[in-house]
Amino acid sequence: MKKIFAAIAVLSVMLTACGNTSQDNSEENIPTVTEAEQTEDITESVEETENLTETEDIQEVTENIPKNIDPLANLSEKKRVIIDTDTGGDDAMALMLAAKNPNMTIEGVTVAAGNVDLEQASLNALASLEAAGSDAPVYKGADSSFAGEKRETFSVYGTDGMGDCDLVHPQGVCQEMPAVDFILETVKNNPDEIEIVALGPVTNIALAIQQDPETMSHVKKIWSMGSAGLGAGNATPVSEFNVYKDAEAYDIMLKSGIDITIVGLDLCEQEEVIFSEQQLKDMKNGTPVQQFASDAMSKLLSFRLETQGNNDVIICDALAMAHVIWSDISAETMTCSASCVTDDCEAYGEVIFYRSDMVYDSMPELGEPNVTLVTKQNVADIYERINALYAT
Ligand SMILES: [Ca+2]
Repeated sequence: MKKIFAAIAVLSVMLTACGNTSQDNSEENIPTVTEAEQTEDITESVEETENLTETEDIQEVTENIPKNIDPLANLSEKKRVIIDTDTGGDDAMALMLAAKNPNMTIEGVTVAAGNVDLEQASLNALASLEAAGSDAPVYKGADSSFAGEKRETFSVYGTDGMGDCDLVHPQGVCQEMPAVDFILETVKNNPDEIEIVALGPVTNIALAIQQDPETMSHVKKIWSMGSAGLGAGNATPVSEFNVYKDAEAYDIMLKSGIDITIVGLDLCEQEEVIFSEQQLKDMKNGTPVQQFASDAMSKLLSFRLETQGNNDVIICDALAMAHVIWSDISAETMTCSASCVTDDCEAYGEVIFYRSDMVYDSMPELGEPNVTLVTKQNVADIYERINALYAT
């Protein structure tokens, strides 16, 4: 019975992913009328959707653009940011949120290998920005770890990191300047003005700190989607993917003295911020930006279903960006001392947060607090908020 359920569920996922391609195969794969009807809904093209005259169908489309949510309410103060990314599907969502935020100037996007290799991640960053109408410059950075080891990539977002939906056809190209040079030049010319939003392994940031720590001490703030927070890891039981891919780099960042706020994996896995298959389908029927986001996440949907039995997706980088964009999402934070395990052992990549409300009787003397960890968040309307900003 479980196998039958799984087969139906996988079929459903296949139909959800990349609407245009699934439409071609729908006749032979659809066993029931009900699912065939669903398939028609899922696979309508943009042009078809725009030309609809049936009231019911128009209502279905417009319902995907929330009316009662003002995405421009509670925006954080104006920010000038560098976004450091290993662009997979959730990075794409985050980049598009940033591009749509009128209070955020994207000074540049720096890329490292992570979800996919450096070339693909760079193309994905360009395509994501263009999809949201941004011409922010993109700079290629690290394709290996801080220690110089060629990075093994791992994508849960399909071979191209973007759902394998043929989304990636950027018009623009990357800048000639290397990512680390761009980071240092931008911070040097704008001391205490630039915030960095780190959405991948932080190799580029660590290399910049190593090369010119004085300049990097004038980074206004780093926002990091990294570590397991106070929960479990996903690369290993204790290590989160971004840190595990370059723990040495993360350790250097933690010790840099730069103001760091961390959104950990534990927040990303809270029920309220997990997008369901139905919500992705609804996004698919929305604006072009919503459709792009839905497609980019489609392979993660099938990955999670096949490996964990979960018919939904987590949106880590988009959530981290939401914390940067909206001032009221972070509900509780903890300022504490944090360290990263870099020894070649089972705990490699674990970030240890020394909670200030705990008493440790056998610890060496801890350093000064060096991070702010977000521990609670207001995310009841996160799906509607993200969609509303995409629709602006
Ligand atoms: Ca990422």
